Amino acid sequence: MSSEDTVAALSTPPGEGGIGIIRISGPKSFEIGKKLFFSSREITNFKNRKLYHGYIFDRRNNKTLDEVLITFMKGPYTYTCEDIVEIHCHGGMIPVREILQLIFSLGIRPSEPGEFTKRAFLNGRLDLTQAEAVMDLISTKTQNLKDVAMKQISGKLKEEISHLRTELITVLSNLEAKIDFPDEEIDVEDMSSLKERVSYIRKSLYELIESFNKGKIIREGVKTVIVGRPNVGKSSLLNILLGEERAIVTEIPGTTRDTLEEVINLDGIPLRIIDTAGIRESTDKVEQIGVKRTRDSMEEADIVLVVLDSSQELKDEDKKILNMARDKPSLIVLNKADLEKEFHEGTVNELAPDIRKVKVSALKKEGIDQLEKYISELVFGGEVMETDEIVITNERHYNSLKKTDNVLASAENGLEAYISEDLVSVDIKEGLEILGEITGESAGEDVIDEVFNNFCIGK
Ligand SMILES: Nc1nc2c(ncn2[C@@H]2O[C@H](COP(=O)(O)OP(=O)(O)OP(=O)(O)O)[C@@H](O)[C@H]2O)c(=O)[nH]1
Ligand SMILES: [Mg+2]
Repeated sequence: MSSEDTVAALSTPPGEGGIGIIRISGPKSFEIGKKLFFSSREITNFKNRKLYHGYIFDRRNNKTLDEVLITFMKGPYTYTCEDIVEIHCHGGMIPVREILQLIFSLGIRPSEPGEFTKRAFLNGRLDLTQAEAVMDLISTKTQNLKDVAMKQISGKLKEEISHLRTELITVLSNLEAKIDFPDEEIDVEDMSSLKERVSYIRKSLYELIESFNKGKIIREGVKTVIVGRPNVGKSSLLNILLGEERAIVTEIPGTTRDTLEEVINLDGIPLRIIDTAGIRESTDKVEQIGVKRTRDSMEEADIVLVVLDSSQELKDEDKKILNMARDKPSLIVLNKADLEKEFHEGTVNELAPDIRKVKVSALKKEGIDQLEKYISELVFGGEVMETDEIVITNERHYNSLKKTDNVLASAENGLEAYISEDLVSVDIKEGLEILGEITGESAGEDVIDEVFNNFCIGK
């Protein structure tokens, strides 16, 4: 890709819409825009960023393609830092396609996925973390990821990484001064003070790395598996949490034969709720497979909701299920609280003393707020998402931070043991390099391509 190229794409979603916006970016964009646009008024000189009304005209067959608004935006103060023309046409498939075909017939290339943002990156307007946040902002379905993405677009992560790199450069220049002038009385920091600096950097790295637990939840959601004996009300619970009759509910035990997944938004966290087949010994082949799937999804679960029917005695199967859920963060849902209680709460407390219990009635929709509150607390350990902390939500960033921390651990040990400055400086340089991959300062073409390949066309 070279910025000698001029590229074009539809930047709004394809389909029917009030308007469709076609963007052209690159050195030939103004020339092309002027060629295909016919203004409704006489214009001698297009002003920067002003909207003009007129028509797109195809000279090849003297056909007016659409009535549009057009704007000319002079680089470098544009999204890509290049000259950009935007055509606001009618948002139907046909007008958009006709105009794009006309543009391509004039020697303009269709843009690749994410190419406008890639140009913004290559032209230095965004770093990689900001570009990735643009993609998150477009694709996210939850408020929390959107908030994190907005922070990242504003450059918070970029600044933090750049601050850590500056610190590393200070350490490195001190080490190099020692290497270059070993015998001279020069004003450099001693090894223990350099170690302090590295410790401080590692502390900041640690906080970023730790935040990924939260970030992963924000991005991928929490896999929440509902398990229990047949007929205890698992599907009823899913329906209540979802707010619609998604799963089939009947009084027949063994109604749910296969796992079923739906996503709800709980306090900005995507909760991927999975309803499962009730666990019991069964000779029915379909049910056996369903039960196996239940066990499998339990293994992959982030949290488990064990549903018990409080209108019945606790059965051996309940105990088995409670046992299975032991290793996972879980909650015990005492369902059917609207009925007469048969059930020994004391036994449940004995069996699972550390697991929180919540009484609900899926039928009467009671206790559901409390259940949601407990789920939310289980997910974030009672912590509230702070609005101005940096949260790492991207696996690529996480991996690079971990790698940086590894080499800095080695540097820290080296400084502690007073080993040669040369060896420590190798680690520091490597740390600098890996941190630079996050922002793109030292990222290879493969990393950059990987990032932008995930983008949609037109952004
Ligand atoms: N009284 C009362 N009945 C309930 C409650 N929750 C569910 N039920 C009833 O219990 C029966 C079983 O409910 P389901 O939601 O199908 O139970 P399940 O755990 O999904 O059952 P399987 O899919 O067979 O494993 C249905 O008749 C529900 O109406 C409740 O809170 N109170
Ligand atoms: Mg069911």
